[in-house]
Amino acid sequence: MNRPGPSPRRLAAHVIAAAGLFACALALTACPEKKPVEPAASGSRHTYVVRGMVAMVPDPSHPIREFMVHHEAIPGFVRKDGTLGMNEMTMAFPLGEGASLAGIEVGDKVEVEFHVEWEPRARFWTSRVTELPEETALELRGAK
Ligand SMILES: [Cu+2]
Repeated sequence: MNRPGPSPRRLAAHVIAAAGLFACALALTACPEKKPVEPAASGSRHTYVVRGMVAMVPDPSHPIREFMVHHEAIPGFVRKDGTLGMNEMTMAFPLGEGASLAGIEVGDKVEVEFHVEWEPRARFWTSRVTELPEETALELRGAK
């Protein structure tokens, strides 16, 4: 799927907004419906695999190492306070060392492997992006 991309300035604003969104998502520590679990041990890393649809990829000439995905809910996502769950949302995923977006375009269905560490400081990065077959049925509101 080929669409004209946003201008670099708009793209940068988009990514900054997305980063803010993610910060908000991580900051949402209290949610009464979610069942609390034991807080993660200090320094522990959690790995997740989530499916979604690519909403933005950076222009190859632009130094942004982030892309955006409208991802399915992640019921097992461990928040900083140990409660569980991340809702379906569109958010930015920073690309980790060695992770590639080669061949990935806006509108593609993908599986994303990412990692979160809360201690000693919050870190979040993507290690793998794999394209899924176009006919993959995703549980996304408003998705085709
Ligand atoms: Cu999210």
